[in-house]
Order: sequence, then C-alpha cells, then structure tokens
Amino acid sequence: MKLAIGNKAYSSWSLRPWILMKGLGIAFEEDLIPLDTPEFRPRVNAYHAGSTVPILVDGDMTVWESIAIMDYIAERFPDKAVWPKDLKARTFARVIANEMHAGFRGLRGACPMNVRKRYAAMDRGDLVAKDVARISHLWTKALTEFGKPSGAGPFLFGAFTAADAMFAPVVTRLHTYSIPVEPLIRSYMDAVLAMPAFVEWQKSAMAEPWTVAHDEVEEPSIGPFFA
Ligand SMILES: N[C@@H](CCC(=O)N[C@@H](CS)C(=O)NCC(=O)O)C(=O)O
Repeated sequence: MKLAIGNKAYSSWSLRPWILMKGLGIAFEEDLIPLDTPEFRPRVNAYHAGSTVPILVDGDMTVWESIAIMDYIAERFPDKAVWPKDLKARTFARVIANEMHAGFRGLRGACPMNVRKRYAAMDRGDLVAKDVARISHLWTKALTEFGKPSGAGPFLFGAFTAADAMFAPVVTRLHTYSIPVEPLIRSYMDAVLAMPAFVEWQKSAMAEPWTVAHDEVEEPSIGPFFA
C-alpha cells in the first residue's frame, strides 16, 4: 500500500491515516507531496484529479478522505481493531470521529497544526474556547466510560484506535498553542505524543525544508515542539 501525504509539519489530515497505520503496525510506503508548492497539484492529480491528501493506494483501489481511508483499512485488516470491538464503544468512537471530521473549525482556523513549534498560552477567542470545551467533554466521556474501564491502555477507548488517530492533530494543536486543559486530558495528550509513531512523524517534520505562510508570522515561538 502507498499513502500520499502532505508535509509532516503542517498536514493534519495526513497525520490521521499515517499514525493509524503506523500505530497498528500496518506496513505502507509513503509519498510526501509538499503543500503550497508548484508540484503539489500535478502530483496529487496523478492519484486522483482534484482530490486532497491523504490518498491511499492499494492495488487498483484509490481512496481519499481520511474517514473513508480509515474505514477501508478497517475492512482490509479486520484483525487489527481499527475501531473498538464493542458496539457501544465503536459507535461512540465513530460519532466523535465524524464530529471531528466535520467540525471544530474555530480551533482548526485559529490554531493551524505545526508540530515544530510551541507558542505561549493566550486568549485565543470564544470559538477556540468553545471547541476546546467540547473536545474535553468528548475525550473525558470516552476515557471514563470506555478507555479506563477497559484497562487496555491510555487511549480514548483503551487500546489505540481510529478515534485517537482522528484526534491526533487536535492533541498537537493543544500542545503547540499551550492551551490549558484538565489533568485527565493532559495525560491523554501525553500518551499520544509519546507514541513511537508520533515521535517518528515529529522528527521527520523537524527535518523538512518547507515552511508555509502562517509559520513564524503570527506569533513568536517559545521553543521547539518537544523541549
Ligand atoms: N476532508 C479531507 C480533507 C483533506 C485536506 O484538506 N487536505 C489538505 C492538506 S492537510 C490538502 O490536501 N490541501 C490542499 C488542497 O486543498 O488543495 C480529508 O478528510 O482527507
């Protein structure tokens, strides 16, 4: 399988299927296509005209849209527990993954993913505060009703699943922008950031030569992503 992705510093959608497959030990090749460069559109169009990254290619199947890629992986690797096994947990995992896919535009707009930087805490406005409160509510519900009682691990539903992959770029945003959170949320964030797959992604991002307009411009960094 091959996964076409944007550059790792900024491509939040690409991180989702990438960390899902790495985290579950599913082998794939990657094709990194830097965002906002002249080569981006022709290289993406060679996979599927007009689409965005990430794009998964598996033989004669080409799949784009992060949720569809995750569902394809779930069907292709039924032994991997891409979604939680329990119906109630799986349904809630899908609900919150879909809520992520369709929403949280306040946070996404004001705090673009940047896994190379950390910025000081500051008031980032009501829309960001509203999204962070909603995300904290959803994570707390998953962790307390499904994750912790399962005893299977530190993730939203115990073991690492597609729900964690969907929220991985949210974890990085809360960290990058030093957004204050409750201890339960911080310990979940630390578990995601400590995953070997995430550490590998972040290390590659640090070595990338490209920058985009919002980087370095809006506010000064207070240090690297991992101090
Ligand atoms: N809904 C899509 C969003 C993908 C997306 O917006 N990808 C960005 C990079 S993170 C992209 O390809 N942007 C370039 C463009 O829109 O032309 C998904 O879930 O995969």
